[in-house]
Amino acid sequence: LLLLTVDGQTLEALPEETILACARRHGLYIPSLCELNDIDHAPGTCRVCLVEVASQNQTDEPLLAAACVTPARAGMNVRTRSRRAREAQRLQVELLMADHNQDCATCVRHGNCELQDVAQFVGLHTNRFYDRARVMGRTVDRSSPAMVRDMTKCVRCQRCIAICRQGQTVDALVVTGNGLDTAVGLRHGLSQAESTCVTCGQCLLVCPTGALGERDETDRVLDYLFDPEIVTVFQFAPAVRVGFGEEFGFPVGTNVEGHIIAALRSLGADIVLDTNFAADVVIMEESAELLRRLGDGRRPTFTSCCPAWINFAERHYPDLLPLLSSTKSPQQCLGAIAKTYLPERMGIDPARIRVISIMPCVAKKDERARSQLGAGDVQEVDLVLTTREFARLLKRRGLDLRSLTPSTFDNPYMSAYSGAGAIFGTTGGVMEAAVRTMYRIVNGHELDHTEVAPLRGFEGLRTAAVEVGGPIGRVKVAMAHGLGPARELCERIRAGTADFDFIEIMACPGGCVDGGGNLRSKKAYRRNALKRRDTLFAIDRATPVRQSHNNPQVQALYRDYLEQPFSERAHRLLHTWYSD
Ligand code: HC0
Ligand code: SF4
Repeated sequence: LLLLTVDGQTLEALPEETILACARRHGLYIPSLCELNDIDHAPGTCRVCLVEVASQNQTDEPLLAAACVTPARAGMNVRTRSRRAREAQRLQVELLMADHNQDCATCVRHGNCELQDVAQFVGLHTNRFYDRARVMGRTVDRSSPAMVRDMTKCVRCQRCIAICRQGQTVDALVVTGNGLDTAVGLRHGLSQAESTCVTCGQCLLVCPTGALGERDETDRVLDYLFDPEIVTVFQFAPAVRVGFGEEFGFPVGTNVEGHIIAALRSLGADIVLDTNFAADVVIMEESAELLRRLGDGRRPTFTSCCPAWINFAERHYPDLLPLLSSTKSPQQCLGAIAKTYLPERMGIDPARIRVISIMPCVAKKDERARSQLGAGDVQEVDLVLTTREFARLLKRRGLDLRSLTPSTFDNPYMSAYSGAGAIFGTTGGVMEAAVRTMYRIVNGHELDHTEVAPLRGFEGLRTAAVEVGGPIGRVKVAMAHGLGPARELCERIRAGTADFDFIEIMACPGGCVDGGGNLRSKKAYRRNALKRRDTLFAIDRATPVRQSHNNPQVQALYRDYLEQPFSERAHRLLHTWYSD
């Protein structure tokens, strides 16, 4: 038995366990900053978890040790709240604050910052060593259309490096400099935009402060909302409705679709549409495209609705680009239709329309800025807000989601969705939606079992064979979520050792339910994915129409405007290309 004493309590430690992990498992709090248990990251750099440690028969003064990297040993006597431990912890936080931007009141992490939390915990009330010139001379990289990297707020915890390197295998970030000049930068001294970063935003989810964030565009949305000449058209993504309520105190995974619609109306949105509708449109095009490619013997086809995956393919596997589906993402398809079909139906001047997306995604911001997604100066989507910015926007207008009466969509052209569209927000969802429609195209009747169980696991890389029937027969599919598993798959395709017809890739582990634009949890990474995912499956089950091709508004769109998938107009509006 490995017994030790922590603050007078006898605790049993597991083999290889650190003092911090042991104390935490027993419900004892030790302040820590750089460490993040959910990603198994404890570099021991911030020293905020200093505790006093004496061994069994030690007569000398106890040692100060960082609890996150010190193994728990039998007979240890650990004191985490002694005067000496408290003073040591406070000094560490004071030294971190000395090297940190002091404009907390204007920081987006104000009130949701792990550095503020530890500063409060250790009772830091003065800041003796702040060196403004040194701190404010640090890099603020605004080169990306999606992200801002503000080194005046970095505490060098290296969580971003860990998630980028071990989690996503992108490995764009490195430690630069040393001593007081230690910082985090892009490899080879490149800017964010020039680097191999794919803007998946996973680093934003683990950053404890405001050092990493999206480019805030809430002011531009307010400008649109208050401009009487502009018709604001909002869309929100499949995953937003199951991840947004948490910010306002709803239980994790609550479906707040009706509250979001009500909030958008209260903000003054002119038209509220659903990205789910466009997901159904994407399935119409992508299923037809896939069947056509299979008929031509072209395989595999990769999905292309995740912009960080496209960035990854462009920057890391450009030879695979011809395999990507040409169908644009639902966000972009919605924008394209909202600036053509919708104004024609509703009698609005298309030049007055601005499309604003609310996405659980950072990469959607640079997707919308792609030059091939629009015509001339007119982009299909004008602004993208992450889920975090949307919460900020509501707070800037004094709106509390809980006090709103849930509403429903009322647009007769572009807001109805099927269960297939709803499940896009989780790994395997696009695949399952496509299978439902391919089966119908090939066989003329619906799949017996709408829910395709073999597609629904949660492992990073999953494979399955699905009977589609007709001349196509069995379709071999693979689904990867997270760029580590995606890389593994890409390597196998490159080496010619993989045999698949259709491959779904979502860059964020879990898919969009855990997208990089979602709300940040302190000291936690990906704890809510499964609850959010379950709600998406429940929405599918509760939706009367469960196949994209049976969505009546999608049927009307094809009947009245697009004619059929891959028509000349569908091709112009809904398909694109990628380049290395
Ligand atoms: Fe997703 Fe999407 S499912 S990428 O994860 O395909 O962001 O939720 O909106 O476009 O629909 C994100 C989520 C979307 C798109 C859809 C796809
Ligand atoms: Fe964005 Fe979803 Fe892709 Fe993540 S998985 S980068 S949230 S589209």
